[in-house]
Amino acid sequence: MDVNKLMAELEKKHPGEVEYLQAVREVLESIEEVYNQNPQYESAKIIERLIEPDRIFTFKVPWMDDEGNIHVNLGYRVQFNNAIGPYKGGLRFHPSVNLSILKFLGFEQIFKNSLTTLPMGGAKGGSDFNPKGRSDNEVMRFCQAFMLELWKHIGPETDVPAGDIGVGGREIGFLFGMYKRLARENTGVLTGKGINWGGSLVRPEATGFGATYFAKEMLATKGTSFAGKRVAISGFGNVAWGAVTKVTELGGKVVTISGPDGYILDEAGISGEKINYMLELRASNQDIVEPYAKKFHGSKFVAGKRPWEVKVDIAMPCATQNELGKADAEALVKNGVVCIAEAANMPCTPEAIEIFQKHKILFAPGKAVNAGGVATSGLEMSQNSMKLSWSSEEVDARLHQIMKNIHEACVKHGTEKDGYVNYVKGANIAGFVKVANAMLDQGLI
Ligand code: NDP
Ligand code: 2IT
Repeated sequence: MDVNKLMAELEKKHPGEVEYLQAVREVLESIEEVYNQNPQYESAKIIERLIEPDRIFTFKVPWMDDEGNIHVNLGYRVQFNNAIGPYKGGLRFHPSVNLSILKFLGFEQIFKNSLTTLPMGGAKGGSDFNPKGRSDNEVMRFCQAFMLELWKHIGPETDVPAGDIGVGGREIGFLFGMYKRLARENTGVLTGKGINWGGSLVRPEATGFGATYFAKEMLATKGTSFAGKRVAISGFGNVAWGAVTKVTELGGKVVTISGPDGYILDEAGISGEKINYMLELRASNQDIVEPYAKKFHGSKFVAGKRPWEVKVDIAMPCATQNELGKADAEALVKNGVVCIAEAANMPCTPEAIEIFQKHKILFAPGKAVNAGGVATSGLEMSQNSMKLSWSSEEVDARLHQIMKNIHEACVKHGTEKDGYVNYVKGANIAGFVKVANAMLDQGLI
C-alpha cells in the first residue's frame, strides 16, 4: 500500500474534506505494515472499498419555529460499512455539521464498533440544525421533520442511529416517536431510548464511564491510578458529565470543564452537586459554562481559553474534534501530564498526537477510549431483541469488561519494540483486521 498515493487520489475525489482525510490517513498509516503482510487484502482492494462509504443519503429538513418562520436545514446519513453487523452510529445536530465531519465520524465508527466485539457496522448522520436557544417544541418539530425522511433508510436490522453532539435523550424520544408512527412498528431502531420505552440502564453514562475505565487500564500499565490525580476535562455535555462522575468516584480530582465561551477552573474539584449542575447547564441550551463560576464560589471562569494550559496529570478531551492542538500538547507535556485519553472523537490534532508519542506519554484515541457508548448501545440492542432488561450492575459489568478487552487488544497490537504502547496503532489494527477479514469472507459486494 502506498499511503501518500492513496491519500492523493482520495483528496482529488473529495477536495477540502479535511476531517475525513485526516481520519483516513491516520488509519492507513497505522495498518500499512499489516496490510502489506497480507497480500489478500491488496488483491481484494479492501482499502479502496473501505475508505468510501457504502452510500450517503442527503435530504432537506424544512421545519417551522415558534413564531411561524420556516427554516430549511440539511440532513444526512452516511452508511459506511456493514461487514460485521447492521450500520450503527450516532446523529449529530450542530451548525458545523457537514459531509466531511460525518464521513470522518462514520469511518472511525467502523473500527470503534469492531473493537467492541459486538456485531455492529459503521455509520453516522445528523444535521446542521443549531439547537442553541430552541424551545422543546421547536426541537420536536425539527426531529419529526428529520425523521420523516430518515425513516426510509433505517431499521433495527439495517441501520440503528443514536445520539451524539446535540442529540440526547430528549431528541431520541422525538425521533423514536415519529419513526414508530411512520413505520408502524415498535422496535429498537434507535439506541439511547428512555428507560421506560426500551432504553438500557447506564447508556447515558456509558461513554464517560467507559472512557474512564479505559484510562484506568492505561494508568495501570504504569502501576498508577486515578487516586489523588488532577484531571482536566473539556466540554460540559453528556460525555464530560459521565467522565467527571466516574473519575471523581475513582478518587481523581477534576479541576476543569469547558464550553465554547472558555473554561472553568475549580481547584476544589468538580464533585457532588457540581456534577448535577453540569446537567442543568447543558439543558439550559445556552452553550456557555460561565454561570458555573457565578454559582460555585472559589471556582473561576477563564474566557476564550481551553483547559489544556492548566497543570494536570491526566487530560480527557470530551468536547469535539481537533480541540487540542500542538501548542496545547506542548503545554500539557511541559506541565508533566502522564495520560491523555480521548473521550471525544478525534479531539487531538495529528501534530498534538505526535508530541505525546514522541515523549512516550500514555495516549489513546477516541475510537478505543469512547467505544463504551456504542458498546452499551449494542447492549441496548441485545436487550431489545430479547425483550428483557438487565440491571445497571449487569450492564456496567459488561461495559467494564468490554473496555478491558479493548485495552488488551490495543496492547496486543500496539506494543512497540521498546515496550511503549502505541494505542493508535493498536486500536486501528485490531479494529481493521476483523472488518477486512469479514469483507474477504463475504466476497465482492
Ligand atoms: P453534547 O452535545 O452533550 O456535548 C458536546 C460538548 O462539546 C458541548 O460542551 C459542546 O458545546 C462542545 N462542542 C461541540 N461542538 C463544538 C465546537 N465546534 N466547538 C467547541 N465546542 C464544541 O455531546 P456529547 O457529550 O455526546 O459528545 C462529545 C464528544 O463525544 C463528541 O466528540 C462526540 O462525537 C463524542 N462521543 C459521544 C458519544 C455519545 O454516546 N454521546 C459516544 C462516543 C463519542 P456546544 O454544543 O455548547 O457548542
Ligand atoms: O461516536 C459514537 O460512538 C456515538 N456517538 C455513539 C454511537 C451509538 O450508536 O451509540
